[in-house]
Amino acid sequence: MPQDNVTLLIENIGQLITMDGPVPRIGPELSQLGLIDNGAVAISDRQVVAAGDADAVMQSITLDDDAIVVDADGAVVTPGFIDPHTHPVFAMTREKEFEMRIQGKSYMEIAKAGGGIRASVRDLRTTPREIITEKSRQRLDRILMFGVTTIEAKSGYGLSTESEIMTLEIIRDLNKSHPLDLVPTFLGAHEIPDEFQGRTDDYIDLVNNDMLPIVVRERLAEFSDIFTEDGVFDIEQSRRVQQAAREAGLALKFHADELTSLGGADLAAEMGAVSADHLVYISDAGIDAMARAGTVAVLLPGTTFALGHSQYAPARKMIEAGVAVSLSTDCNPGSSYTESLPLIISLAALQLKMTAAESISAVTVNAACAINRGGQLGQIIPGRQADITIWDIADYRELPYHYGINPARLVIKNGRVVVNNRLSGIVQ
Ligand code: IZC
Ligand code: ZN
Repeated sequence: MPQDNVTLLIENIGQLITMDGPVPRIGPELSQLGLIDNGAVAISDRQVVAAGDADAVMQSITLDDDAIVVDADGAVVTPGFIDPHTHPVFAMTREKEFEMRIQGKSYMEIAKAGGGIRASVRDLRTTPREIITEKSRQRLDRILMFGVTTIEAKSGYGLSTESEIMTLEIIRDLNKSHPLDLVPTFLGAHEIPDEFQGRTDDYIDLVNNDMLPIVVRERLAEFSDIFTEDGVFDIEQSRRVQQAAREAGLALKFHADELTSLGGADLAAEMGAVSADHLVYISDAGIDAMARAGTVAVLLPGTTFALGHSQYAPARKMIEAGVAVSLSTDCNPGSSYTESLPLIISLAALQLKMTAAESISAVTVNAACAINRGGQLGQIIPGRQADITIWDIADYRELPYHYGINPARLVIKNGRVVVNNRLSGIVQ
């Protein structure tokens, strides 16, 4: 049956990575890319209507009179990447802390002295909403330019009812006005703000009894997240926050076992969390529990890198144990200030020993699962939303190999070209 009304055709694709196949990808499945040499993709309005061998696609479609035809010129084409863990809504940056860490201070030492997240909170509360929105929009632009079409976005620099709600409203408004899709997460339990120091349980009361009901009533978040860490929220406090969130209808995420082996991964699995993130110090029992519960592991090697640490998450052990592994930038002003998911793929190769194919699975189908969009996003197959990136490479293995550059050439979101990095900035 010829497909009418094809509005956008991508032809001459050297390697078409469809990601057709199991969702999520577990163990050896992570290497399955659904790769087609000499492919084409046909899009009608916002949807993929045909994807596969170029001849077969061309025979099955009829182009609209004013259809756009994109010549991929032998390039690699993948689903638009998904970044499942970002903190993009903040005003000031924290380069002074970065320098302090280089000079020997630890992340927690800086946090305990009143810097870190609490410094970002003091700043956000005194910055006009329009300025926060504008700075956040610029970060979303950069994320999109790196070939990413959907992100998860957390609050967590307000930590008062008013500022947390404002942050989630900014995320909602940016989701409407920006080409990127944003999946919102309420992270009221990111830190204990200045005015609640020494009174963590009182702060949890505020999160559960004051903030959460508004977040749910106004439908401002799909997920609840928490920084489960020694010196922040312990296991019992984390359970209390997340139990309330789950009862109120939110799905769960955890910042778990990032700096110490506290057992956040075990708690995430026990509570049926959708994902547990970081996991540098996850225990063997935590790995088993996550595999059994089907909790996705979102690994953030950029954070380990930018904190200057040498111990990375045990990715290979998790993959062998059957945990669904994903990757993310953790884009935030404290521990990982980058919008580049391609850079994370290079770090995953060198430090987590993940192949290019495994990382591509991690930032497409498995990242979709980490944000409750498994089977909806992260694949180029008929019926899916047309979120597609054309890369400036002829072999997908170049993605981790050529590091520190932006390999994205063209980004298509919902069937529309939204980024063209081919336009050179060099003045002749
Ligand atoms: O702003 O430092 N770890 N949250 C948990 C962060 C780092 C973000 C920050
Ligand atoms: Zn984070």
